[in-house]
Amino acid sequence: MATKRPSGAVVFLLVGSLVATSSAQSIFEVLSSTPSLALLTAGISATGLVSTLSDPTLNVTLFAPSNEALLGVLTDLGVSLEGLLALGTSLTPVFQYHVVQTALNASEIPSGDTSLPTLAAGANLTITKSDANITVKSLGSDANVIQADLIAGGSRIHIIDRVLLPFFVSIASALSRSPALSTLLTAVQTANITAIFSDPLLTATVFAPSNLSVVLAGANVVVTPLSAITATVRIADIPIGLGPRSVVHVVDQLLLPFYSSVANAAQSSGLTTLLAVVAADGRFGAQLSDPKFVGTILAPTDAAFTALLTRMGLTAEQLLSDRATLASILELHILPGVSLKVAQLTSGPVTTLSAAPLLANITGNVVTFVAAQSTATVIAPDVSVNLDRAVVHVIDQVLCSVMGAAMLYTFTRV
Ligand SMILES: *[C@@H]1O[C@H](CO)[C@@H](O)[C@H](O)[C@H]1NC(C)=O
Ligand SMILES: *[C@@H]1O[C@H](CO)[C@@H](O)[C@H](O)[C@H]1NC(C)=O
Ligand SMILES: *[C@@H]1O[C@H](CO)[C@@H](O)[C@H](O)[C@H]1NC(C)=O
Ligand SMILES: *[C@@H]1O[C@H](CO)[C@@H](O)[C@H](O)[C@H]1NC(C)=O
Ligand SMILES: *[C@@H]1O[C@H](CO)[C@@H](O)[C@H](O)[C@H]1NC(C)=O
Ligand SMILES: *[C@@H]1O[C@H](CO)[C@@H](O)[C@H](O)[C@H]1NC(C)=O
Ligand SMILES: CC(=O)N[C@H]1CO[C@H](CO)[C@@H](O)[C@@H]1O
Repeated sequence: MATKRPSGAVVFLLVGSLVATSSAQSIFEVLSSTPSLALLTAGISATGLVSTLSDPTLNVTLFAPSNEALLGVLTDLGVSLEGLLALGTSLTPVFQYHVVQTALNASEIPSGDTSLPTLAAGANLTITKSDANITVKSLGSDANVIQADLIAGGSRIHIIDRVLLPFFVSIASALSRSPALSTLLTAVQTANITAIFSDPLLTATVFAPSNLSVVLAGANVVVTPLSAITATVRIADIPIGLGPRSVVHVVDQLLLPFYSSVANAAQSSGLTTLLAVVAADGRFGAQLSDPKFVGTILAPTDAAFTALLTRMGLTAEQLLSDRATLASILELHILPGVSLKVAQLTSGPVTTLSAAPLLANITGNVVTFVAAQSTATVIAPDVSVNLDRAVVHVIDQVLCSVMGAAMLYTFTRV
């Protein structure tokens, strides 16, 4: 009768179990022998954490995501298992975030909310015990303990049904999990762009729904408003995705994807001389800064004003101190009470604040305005202010109807 010899594998298993029963098991040993934690074991093996968790003298608490939890996070993050494991040591902070620095079995966890530091530097988990239930709240997810009190030496392992995330899975998740950002979430929902903000793979992408210029460049979310309102970052670096893939900065001003007033549009468009003229005249400043102002503004460029000064032989100071000339110029550039885009203009007389006539001349795509002393061509049409309440057309010449006092002075002086 032939003697059956145990195979190498059987010998190895026997030795393994003898070692395991002869001394305290490490966390990694318990994970390796628990089938429902096979994916977690694979995940930890892909990082540099195996040696830490193989120390049987460790006294910590591991919240251990089940296989189903790991599969669920793949969907949340939009990655494959292979893709996730290939991240290697960049996953280390995620798994460190599952380890609370003290050993707590379920009965030792206090009732209510307890914030506890993890092995991930500076990142706490909030453990909530309510009746018999224990939940773990991370930045990006909430998990329930589904099996408590596995023992690994001095450490405890509690199996949970979600992966704990030290980042938000998407911008939409950051908004919905941060009470301070609930208004923005509502705005995103109202604007019907939730799908874009929910995409976990959103990165290095530029998109402009109704020209809300949200530019996701590299790892940073840069919100570029059309208006010149300056916003200050109040909460910086809210991480989105692994890496993190994107970062959200919370700012203290609504970044408007449109100009809030004519003055705002003029300022953002570099029409500084026009603003100086409005300020020197003094009568229209408040209206042109008012978001509720309704009207159409023909806005000469700085170069147009320079050309006018040359034509008149005046300095800017002389023009700005001549109230009558300023008035005659400004009134001809303001079409009150109606916001007219270029497509809504017809050739013919245009009603302005001035008694002097102004004619629009639409020839193909070329729009000109003709006053007694000048002709100006629209070079930047349809600059919308506050959702089309007002509209600005930038023109290449200053429109003049009559010669103001300064001009008469100049001409009579010669
Ligand atoms: C874990 O706790 C035991 C018992 O309190 C202690 O002897 C041991 O030194 C602790 N291990 C570590 C790594 O602190
Ligand atoms: C909880 O831990 C304490 C101290 O290690 C131990 O006495 C107790 O039996 C543990 N309870 C459970 C349910 O594991
Ligand atoms: C983390 O938890 C510790 C202990 O409860 C607490 O002292 C600390 O303030 C918490 N840190 C954060 C950032 O919440
Ligand atoms: C405990 O958790 C289970 C499953 O997560 C849930 O159905 C149940 O309502 C919870 N009980 C309490 C008291 O919160
Ligand atoms: C919202 O956007 C989706 C596509 O992203 C579109 O199919 C749907 O009709 C939009 N709904 C509204 C109310 O605009
Ligand atoms: C209108 O513009 C066209 C082309 O610029 C020009 O030929 C025409 O003379 C202009 N009409 C008037 C009334 O100024
Ligand atoms: C005024 C402005 O910036 N308009 C832009 C809005 O976005 C579309 C599409 O990205 C551009 O084509 C427009 O020029």
